[in-house]
Amino acid sequence: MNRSYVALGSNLGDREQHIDDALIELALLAHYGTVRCSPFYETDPMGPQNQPAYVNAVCVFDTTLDPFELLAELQRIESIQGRQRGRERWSSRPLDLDLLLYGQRRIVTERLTVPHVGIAERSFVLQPLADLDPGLVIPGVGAVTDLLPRCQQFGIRRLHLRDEKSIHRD
Ligand code: A4P
Ligand code: MG
Repeated sequence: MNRSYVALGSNLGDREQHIDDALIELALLAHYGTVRCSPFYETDPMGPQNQPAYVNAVCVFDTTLDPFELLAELQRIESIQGRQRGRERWSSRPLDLDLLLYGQRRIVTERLTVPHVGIAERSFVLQPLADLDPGLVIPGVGAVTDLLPRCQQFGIRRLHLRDEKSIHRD
């Protein structure tokens, strides 16, 4: 069993609905169907500025899938929610799912890098990670609470209608 942290992002269409739908799909992959999600944040775009603001969150769950199987599942969930691959890097998308952490594993391959390459630099990833798990240490990188004040600060605003929740599926 491996504890996986997945970043969720959306900046097209009903952004919060896309993330809610993805959480249900992720719950189907999770051991006991339990996914714990951070609060949702509205965040200024990293990359091209002529795109709408994102909604970002991070979730955590235990899985028996290996990391490559999990990546394939994340890409399948992105594609059922209308993500077109092969577009400009960092451009608008209805759903982006990134595998941030997979247990204590460090993986560097062409298809998959874990911890995720951007993890230490993005406030819209570190803040929800710290919300979920304030004591989290990123293997080979450091503690989230140390990284957060030093990372690039994209404007992030906590969305008040959402709060921490778990999804349980039988
Ligand atoms: N890949 C390698 N490692 C991983 C991993 N740990 N998780 C490979 C997921 N994928 C991984 O990803 C490109 C390739 O990365 C995949 O084929 C996979 O094999 P992609 O999702 O197709 O491309 P992308 O998302 O456009 O590019 P990239 O570099 O992954 O972008 P990011 O880092 O996902 O950033 N601004 C705000 N405020 N909030 C955001 O969430 N997101 C992005 C996209 C841009 N600006 C943003 C946000
Ligand atoms: Mg991505």
